[in-house]
Amino acid sequence: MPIHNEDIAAHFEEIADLLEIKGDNPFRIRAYRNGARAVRALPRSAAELLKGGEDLTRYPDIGEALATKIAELLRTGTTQAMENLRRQIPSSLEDLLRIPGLGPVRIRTLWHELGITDLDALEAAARAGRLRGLPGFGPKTEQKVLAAIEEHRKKKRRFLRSVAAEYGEPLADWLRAGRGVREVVIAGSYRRGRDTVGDLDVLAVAPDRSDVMTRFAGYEEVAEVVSLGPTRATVVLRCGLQVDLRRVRPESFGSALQYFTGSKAHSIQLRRRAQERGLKINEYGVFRDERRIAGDTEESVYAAVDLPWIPPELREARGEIEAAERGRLPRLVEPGDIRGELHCHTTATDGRADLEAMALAARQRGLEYLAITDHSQRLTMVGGLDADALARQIETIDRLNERLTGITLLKGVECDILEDGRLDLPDAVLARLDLVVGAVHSHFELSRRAQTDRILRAMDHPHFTLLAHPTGRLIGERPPYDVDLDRLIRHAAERGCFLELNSQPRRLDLDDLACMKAREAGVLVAIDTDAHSERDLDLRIHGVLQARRGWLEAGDVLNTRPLAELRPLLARTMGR
Ligand code: DGT
Ligand code: CA
Ligand code: CA
Repeated sequence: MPIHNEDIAAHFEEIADLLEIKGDNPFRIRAYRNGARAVRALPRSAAELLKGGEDLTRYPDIGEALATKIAELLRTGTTQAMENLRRQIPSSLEDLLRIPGLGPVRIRTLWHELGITDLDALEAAARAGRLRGLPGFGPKTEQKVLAAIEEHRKKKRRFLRSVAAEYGEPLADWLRAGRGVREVVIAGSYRRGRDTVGDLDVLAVAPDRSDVMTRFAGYEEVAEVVSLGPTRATVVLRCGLQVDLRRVRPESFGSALQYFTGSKAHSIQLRRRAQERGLKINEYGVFRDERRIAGDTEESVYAAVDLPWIPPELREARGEIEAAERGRLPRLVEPGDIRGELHCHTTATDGRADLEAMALAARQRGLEYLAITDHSQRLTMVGGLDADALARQIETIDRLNERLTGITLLKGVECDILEDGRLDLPDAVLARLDLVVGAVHSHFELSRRAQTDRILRAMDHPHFTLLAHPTGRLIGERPPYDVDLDRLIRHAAERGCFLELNSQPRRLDLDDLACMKAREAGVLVAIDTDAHSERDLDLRIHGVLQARRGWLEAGDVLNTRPLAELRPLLARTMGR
């Protein structure tokens, strides 16, 4: 797959957009935009020119720096500059660039002023009239943005992965029952464990004579058959979710799976690597000249370019190929590594199961410990506990622990962080707990500075253990509150307290990039379910996927510790 001048130009324009979103030096931004123009103006493809031994700096507007980047891009399929930016900027912000009227400067304002990183958050803010006060925005812009979003959504809306699973998994089972069908896998962003998916990309291994394609089109949930051929088809389900199906032969399964799992950016880097070795990778196999040398399994595809298999959650062009090459891939945390739950509710506040039922449900799921963390008094509408009620719950838990075998209940609270950063309960009762989970449930609108100071102050409380859902985002419903997450992470590292990755599918908070940062800072992340019922304890898989996308290993996760190792970690934050 040759890299065209247009690809290079688009790459530089994307870097310029990302730099502008980041608020980088205007001269550097302009240099990339000029570079894009200069590449488009070249008389022949840059690849050919370089092959012919030409010096690209001979051409107008191409300096030493740009020429080096072009060579790098042709050689590796990407540039370090781009990879660094991708690590710093949520990929969903790039989706906003596709909304007419929103350039990088406005996107930067939205991100910094309102913490908006995706379309849903933008829409919610526009509807709530929160855009009009921003520099460069007025009531008119707000209307335009809403109209543009609606237009954009008609083209495609994203689904929570958990929702897509509810539709996709039964469909996959339906296909598995087709004639001669050997294997069905949902690939794409779904397999990479993204928190939302644009559509589902399903692969089926089946012979030519199989009925799997017509079976797909005839599935009861199908509202529209967009296209139907012998090896590919597209339908839209009644819920609006689009599903693509590809039928492949067994010998191509690994290659097709690799190709349709993506991400596109990851696959481009992989193909570049193949080219360096005189190989060609496509969805049908790995080829040397016309001869297939690999492709039946994904492992064989990666092995053909001298790499170990890379877990799908890492395939986002965030340094995973380099890590694989050096034998430095993380050993990602797995659901079975989790030993206990540190955040759940009971009927004492807004849970639907009582203490004992929650304890038994946790035991049944093989957990060693369960922290009971009902809400604190400020949340009156859910019956938040005051100091007396919490003291009574502490005694109830002590009695239950004497009686129960196979599970240990930890005493905790999900304590509101008040507007000024104080905790919502007196120290005397907090001191009797095993852990204090701090959470923001109000005053989402504080300025970045005030919100950050508020949470830092709460973390400074001697009994503060764990920050629940650290950014407060609800995917598609509410943007994160504006907070300096990097400072929170640094502070948690200094204080020896912890951050939560909340597994509720609409929270998934911390997100993947934040997990990477926590890991780098050495802050342990608790993968919690925030269960409000027995069944909620099963939500952890969503959190584990997000953690894996954030490169977390078992050792980076607080609640992979057995109780005996957990206790001293918690005790440190409780001042014991
Ligand atoms: P989504 O659906 O927006 O959540 O994201 P994906 O990653 O599932 O993207 P989708 O559905 O457009 O395509 C599925 C996979 O197919 C993608 O991850 C990689 C592969 N793919 C699609 N288009 C291209 C392409 O132009 N080049 C390459 N190399 N791969 C592609
Ligand atoms: Ca997809
Ligand atoms: Ca697709």
